[in-house]
Amino acid sequence: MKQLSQAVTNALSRREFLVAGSSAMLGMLAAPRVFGRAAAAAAPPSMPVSMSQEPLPYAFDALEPIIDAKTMEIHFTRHHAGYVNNLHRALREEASLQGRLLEDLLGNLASVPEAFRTVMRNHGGGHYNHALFWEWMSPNGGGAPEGALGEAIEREWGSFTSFQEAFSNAAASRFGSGWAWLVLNPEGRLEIGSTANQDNPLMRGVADLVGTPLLGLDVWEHAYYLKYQNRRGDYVQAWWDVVNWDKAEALYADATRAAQG
Ligand code: MN3
Repeated sequence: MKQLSQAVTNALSRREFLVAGSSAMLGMLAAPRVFGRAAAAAAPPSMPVSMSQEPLPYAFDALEPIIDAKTMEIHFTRHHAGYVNNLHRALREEASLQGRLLEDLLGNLASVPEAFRTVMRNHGGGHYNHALFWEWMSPNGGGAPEGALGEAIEREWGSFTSFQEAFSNAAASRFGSGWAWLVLNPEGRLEIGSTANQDNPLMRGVADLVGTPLLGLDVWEHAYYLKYQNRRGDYVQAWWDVVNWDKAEALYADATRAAQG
């Protein structure tokens, strides 16, 4: 698996990155016919998510007491690692998936051979969502966003508190397993929503929300059940104190730059 991870990482050389960018632009031209909704500016992100499972950026117990060490360990080493293993198996078996950015594959699921589409949606999506989720939290997190993102949130929701309420409601009202999101939508505005299972807002034509993810919250029971049991609302409320706004601000800067071409 190490070898494959290295091979996949090596495949994302600068040349491959540019090739992936060109095919993303071709996909953009075809998108309105396929999906019936204007496509987001599909410029490749300057910070693409690696196909490999990167080390957790902090210790399992670093987010105690909000995220307990046992939940973090099982979540990272079993759940996330499981998605990565299944994604890598698909990459090994289907050559046409190799050398493409994860963002490109998830954003163009129709281009994935049908036999691999579900595994890409569930396990490619699972890997993408969790890779970012770890970065969306920090032992030094909490507070409110600053700079352009902070200003845009206040423009859209009137205040940071109103934004938090809307996001928490999206997290609470997603029935069953899924994610709550803050995205930059195809119209260039901030939007809150949620998706089912491991869907994410990159999945145009598939997910319940479309846009570039800026912040996401895992509301699967495996993310909170050991400590919070059925009290998802308490988990969501506590989570605000570990949110890494630096990451969301960087993604917002990247997404607005891409949207302006
Ligand atoms: Mn999870």
